[in-house]
Amino acid sequence: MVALTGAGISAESGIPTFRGAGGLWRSFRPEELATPGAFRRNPDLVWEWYEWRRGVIAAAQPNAGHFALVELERTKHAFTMATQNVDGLHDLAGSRRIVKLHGDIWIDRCLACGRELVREHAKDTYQHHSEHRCGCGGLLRPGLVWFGEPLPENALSSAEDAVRGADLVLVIGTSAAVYPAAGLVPLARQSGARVIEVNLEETTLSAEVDVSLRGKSGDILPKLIA
Ligand code: BJW
Repeated sequence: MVALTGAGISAESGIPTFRGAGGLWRSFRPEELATPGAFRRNPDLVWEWYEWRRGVIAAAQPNAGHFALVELERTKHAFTMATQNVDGLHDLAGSRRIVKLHGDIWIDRCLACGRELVREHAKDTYQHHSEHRCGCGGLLRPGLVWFGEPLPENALSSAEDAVRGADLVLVIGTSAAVYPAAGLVPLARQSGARVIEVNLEETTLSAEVDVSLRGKSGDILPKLIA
């Protein structure tokens, strides 16, 4: 069994999604904030946005949807969770084996020496741009995957292997608009898995999956898993 999660699973924790009503891309332009070019042009602006996001996430707690997936990991031997989320709420809920397709907002990576610094969820937000420097003097960047960047190779291949071998794939709270993560769903179907979608709204996947459950993941997942 595989679960592929997106921003919708954290919506009930108070973290804005990207697309749709109230989504981040309604108020902010991705090309000015979530690309390597944007960071080269204006690292201070990009860091300001990510520090604001860290602040929102730091105030959030995992919800019933995250906890239901912890239960699934505990009770199913062959279970893989792949997430597009960078917020760390799956970790905070207690999931241990998480394939992070788009990185982690709580990691800083040095552009000069490549060192990764793990920031502590909830505590370690900082406001001063001068602090976005590594011990070696290099500029730090957020350790997540921007548009135009490759996904971490191990994460993508683990997720692909898992869906190729899956009997059942749960696709939870994602618009499935961003590739290559969205390509995991057709790959699962071609490989013979059944697919259940859990989403508040209809998506481009809804007509293609075996079962499409409409509602909040925090309501549906605990019942589905029970
Ligand atoms: C609820 C709910 C509730 C609400 N309960 N549901 C093929 C075709 C076209 C384009 C491309 C392609 N292949 C690659 C591309 C380009 C690009 C791309 O996909 N663009 C598309 C937008 C067209 N992809 C890339 O650039 C990727 N890289 C790449 O392909 O590299 C190739 C390469 C190889 C070798 C060398 C160099 C390059 C990288 C993509 C990185 C995405 N990054 C972001 C930002 C991360 C950092 C950050 O957080 O700031 O990741 S974008 C953003 O979208 C974020 C998310 O992880 C991602 C997916 O969003 P998600 O999770 O689906 O959220 P939403 O908001 O879209 O949907 C929420 C859903 O929840 C909705 O459906 C709601 O209804 C639902 N919902 N409340 C249940 N309570």
